[in-house]
Amino acid sequence: MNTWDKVPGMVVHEREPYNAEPPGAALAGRPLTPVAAFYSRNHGPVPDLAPERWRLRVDGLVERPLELSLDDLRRCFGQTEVTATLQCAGNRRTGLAAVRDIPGEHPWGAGAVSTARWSGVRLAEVLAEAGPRPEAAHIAFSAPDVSEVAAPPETYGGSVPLDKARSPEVLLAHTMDGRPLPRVHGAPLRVVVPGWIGARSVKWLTRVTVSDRPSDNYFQATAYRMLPAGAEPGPGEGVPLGPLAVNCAVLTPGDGDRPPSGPVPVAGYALAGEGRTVARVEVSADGGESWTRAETDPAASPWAWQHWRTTVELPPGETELIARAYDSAGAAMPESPAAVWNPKGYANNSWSRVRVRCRG
Ligand SMILES: Nc1nc2c(c(=O)[nH]1)N[C@H]1C(S)=C(S)[C@@H](COP(=O)(O)O)O[C@H]1N2
Ligand SMILES: [Mo]
Repeated sequence: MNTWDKVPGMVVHEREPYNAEPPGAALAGRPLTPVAAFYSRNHGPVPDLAPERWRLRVDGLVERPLELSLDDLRRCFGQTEVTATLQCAGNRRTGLAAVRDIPGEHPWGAGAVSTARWSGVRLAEVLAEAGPRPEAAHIAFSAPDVSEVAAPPETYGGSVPLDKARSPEVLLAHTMDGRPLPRVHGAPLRVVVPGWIGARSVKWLTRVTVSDRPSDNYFQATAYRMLPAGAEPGPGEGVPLGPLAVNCAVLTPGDGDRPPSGPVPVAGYALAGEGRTVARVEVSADGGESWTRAETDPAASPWAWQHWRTTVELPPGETELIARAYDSAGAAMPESPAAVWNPKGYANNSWSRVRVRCRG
C-alpha cells in the first residue's frame, strides 16, 4: 500500500497536501469504488482528530445550540445509508486546460469522481433537534484543516442552502463502505452532499452553523465559483457551484492505449444532474458522425453514477473515441470544452474524448 493506504497506481497531483485520482481502469465497471482507489482532494494537511475528544457544535440561528459526541450521533439519531458518488468540481479539468492554460490548479483527469456507501445521520434530523429560527436560509460547515490556498491561510468550510441541507440524502457520515471513515476521507465525521460538487462535502466536520446567508469561507465565497472568462477570483465574484450537471467519461481504453484493431470494448461512467437519471449514453468512433448506444447498468441509488459499456469496430491506426450522455430532463453534454471553459477550470462536462492507436 501507498500513502494513505491507496493503490500504487494512483495518479498523484500533489503529495502534501495529498491530491490523487485513481487510474480509469480502477474505476471501470465497479458500482462502488474501493476505498483504496477513491480519489482524494485536500486543500491543507490532513487533520488527525481523536474520536473520543471530538465534538460537533451546532450553532448560529437555532433555538437550541448543540454539542454532540460521536456516541450522541450514533445513539440519539436514526442511522441511515446512502450510496452516493462524489465528483470534484475540477474533474476532467485537463479537457479545459487543453483549450487555454489554467495555472495553479491540479490537472485532474476523469478520475476525480468515486462512489461509496456512506452511513451516518441525516443532517435534517440534527437540524430539527437544534431548531432553526425563521431567518435560517443557509447551513455552513467548518473544519479545522488550514489551507494555504487562501491568503491569508484559512480553515476549510462551505455552505449549502437550507432546502438542500434538509433533503433526506444529505448525511453526516461516520462510515464509508461499512467501516469507520478513513482519516484522509474526513474521520471521524464528514458531510456528504449527494448530487453537489465534492467541495460541499466537508471532511473533519466540527461545526454546523445555521445562518441567513452563505458561508463567507474562502472555499465558498472565492473558490469553487464559476467565473466569466477574463475575470479574477475574488470574494463574491462569479456564482457558487452547487448541483452537478450531466457528465460522462470513457475509462477504458485509456488515452494512448494500443488495443488490437477489430471489436474494441469501451466502458465508462455517467452521472446525471441532481434529481435526474442518466437517460442515454452514446459512443462515436468517427468524430460524431454516427453514434452507438451504450448499455447502462442500473444506478445503485438516485445519487450514484451509472457504468456503461459497448463495443466499437476500430481500424488499425489512430481513432478518437467520443462519449456523451443525456439525462432524464433531456439535458445534453456540450460538444466543445471551449464553450464551457472558465478561469478556474471547473465543471467540465463536454464530450469525453480518448485517443487510441489500434495495432493492425
Ligand atoms: N475539510 C475539508 N473538506 C473537504 C476538502 C478539504 O480540503 N477540506 N476538500 C473538498 C473537495 S474539493 C472535495 S472534491 C471532496 C473530496 O473528498 P475525498 O477526499 O473524500 O474524495 O472533499 C471536500 N471536503
Ligand atoms: Mo473538489
